[in-house]
Amino acid sequence: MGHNVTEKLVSDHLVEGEMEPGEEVALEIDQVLSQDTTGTMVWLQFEALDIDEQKTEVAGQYCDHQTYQFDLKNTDDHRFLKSAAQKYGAYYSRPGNGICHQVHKENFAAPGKTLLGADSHTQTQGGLGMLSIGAGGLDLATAMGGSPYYVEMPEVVNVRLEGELPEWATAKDVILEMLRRLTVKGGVGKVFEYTGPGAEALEIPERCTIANMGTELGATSSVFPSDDKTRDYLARLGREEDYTELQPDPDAEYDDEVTVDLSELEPLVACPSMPDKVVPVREVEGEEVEQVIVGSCTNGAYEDIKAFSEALDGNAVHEDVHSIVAPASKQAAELLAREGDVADMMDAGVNWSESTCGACIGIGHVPASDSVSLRTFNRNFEGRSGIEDDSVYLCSPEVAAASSVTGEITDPRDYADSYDVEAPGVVLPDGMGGRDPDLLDPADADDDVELNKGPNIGSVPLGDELEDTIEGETILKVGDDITTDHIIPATSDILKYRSNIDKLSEYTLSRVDEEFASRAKEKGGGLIVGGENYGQGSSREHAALCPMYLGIEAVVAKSFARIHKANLLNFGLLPLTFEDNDDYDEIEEGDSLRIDSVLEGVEGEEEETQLVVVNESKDVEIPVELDASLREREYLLAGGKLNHTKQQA
Ligand code: MIC
Ligand code: SF4
Repeated sequence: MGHNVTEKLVSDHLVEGEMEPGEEVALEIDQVLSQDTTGTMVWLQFEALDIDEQKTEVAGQYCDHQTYQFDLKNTDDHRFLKSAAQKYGAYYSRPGNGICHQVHKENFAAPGKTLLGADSHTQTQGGLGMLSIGAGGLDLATAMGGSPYYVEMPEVVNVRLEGELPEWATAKDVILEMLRRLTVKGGVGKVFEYTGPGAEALEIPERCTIANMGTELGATSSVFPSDDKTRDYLARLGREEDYTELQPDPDAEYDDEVTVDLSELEPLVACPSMPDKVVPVREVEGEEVEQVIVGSCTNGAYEDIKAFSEALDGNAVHEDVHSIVAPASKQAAELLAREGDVADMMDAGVNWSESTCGACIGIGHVPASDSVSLRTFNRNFEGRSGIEDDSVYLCSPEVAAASSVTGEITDPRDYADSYDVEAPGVVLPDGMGGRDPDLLDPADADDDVELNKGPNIGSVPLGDELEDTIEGETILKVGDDITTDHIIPATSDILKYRSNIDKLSEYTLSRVDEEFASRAKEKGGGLIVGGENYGQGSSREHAALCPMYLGIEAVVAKSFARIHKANLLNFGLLPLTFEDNDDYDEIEEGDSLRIDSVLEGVEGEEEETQLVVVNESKDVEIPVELDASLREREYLLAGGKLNHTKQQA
């Protein structure tokens, strides 16, 4: 039987396990990336593992999320990251050089390789035929120590793209259409592998936009074959030697199939406040817009800004709109400046930001109260932009351009008619590769380099060995789709404590209930009850680490997002699911819960075991399930993966 691209990538890196969907596989990791807000924990954990040198082919440490350095704590974090990169042998990308996924794409992404990233949008590089997966920082630290990455072998879904995109419909609309159909839970446990004539015709940056937002589908990864387009793009970056062809075998099989006819797509938009609330732009046309931002790891590349610039075509930005470009990389910005686009856009009334994630997580450009912000980003979770009750829509650069000019959400086809503008299509860069002065080569790992830790940089808290009875109150009960932005918000007032868990933990779940942390402390810990897709969104392990620090021992939910579940297990918290989701109604906040015979339920040879939550307040017994591999069970017993890894060493 032939193999699809995903299976080829997995089998080329398979260290342990069978390529059976749902079975755990161990993968050799060729490259890793981390960024400034996950990176500090990555390196603190790497330090705790007591290994001299990182062992992957390429490790990139990017400073991209909080580049404005509002607080010296951020600047100290960056200085610490630089010292860690130099001590342990990683590339260091200076603040302002660009968003990790973009800079990694420009410099290192290579077909046929594996990439593990401490950022959920790592799957962006699937656009170049890489198996790229987002993970918690501890998984990255152990991968840099030479251990494989363990993940459930996903189902591989063939997304067949037929037909051609009509004018003004873009790659962003392809992935928004996927979200419209499959929702933010639709990809859990899956890799989306894009094939067919429509996929072949897409350029690499378009493929990367689609792969990037596989994260919003909850997917383990997204993958495109590697072909002549890949070779051409790598050549444009000056790295043709990194090309290898990677195609599915003619008789490759898939676990499922989805077909999208590109010719039927039209400009789409995700409405507030979930990336799957997708409708055609024409349905919300006329909504007044106060802010438009082009940027992020989804649509902040050279090609995206070029499309925005060409669609703007010199037309003036509406007087009531603040239109901003935040380029995803400084190299792209430099080329756009050389080509005159930056001046043209500025002349039309567009403002220019440094290369940063920034506004994507509420750092800068926080929208005005009661206003609409239109962004080319990937996430619009409520409050993520920096204010409660925000109203953030997600769209393509073309919709952003049309709406910047008209001052209201506008279908670019109508704009094109009124302003006589031609569809920009995809313009590829010429001469973007070469030396990147803000990307520092790894010196040979140097033991003499001291880790430079400012006063805000703490240490990694370790969990306690698992006990046989878990007892405590339901400290909080939440509904469906709780994101990691709810659990540990990423806005600048909080982000500066990413290296200081004692302080950061005070903000745990503050977006849902400001009293959560103080209540958890007062009660000496307890349990959390959640709905579907608990922990969706980012890879930030702080969303597990902080609850652990506050004494939370288990989360009982209807279902979990993949990375968050792995993070809970890594830090020794039990992710339990209801056997019968109706039992969710049997627990209320404040109820006293008890789980007996925990050790028996966790030890053993099965990957799925049953435990019973006794609700002492209501006198009911609720059967729950622990779905964890034998290795993850060892983490739980040891009080977390770090303890376990140290014990093994
Ligand atoms: C995000 O988009 O939510 C982030 C900020 O990039 C996170 C990482 C983090 O919290 O540091 C992610 O996607 O993993
Ligand atoms: Fe940065 Fe936003 Fe991309 Fe996360 S989603 S890496 S915050 S640009």
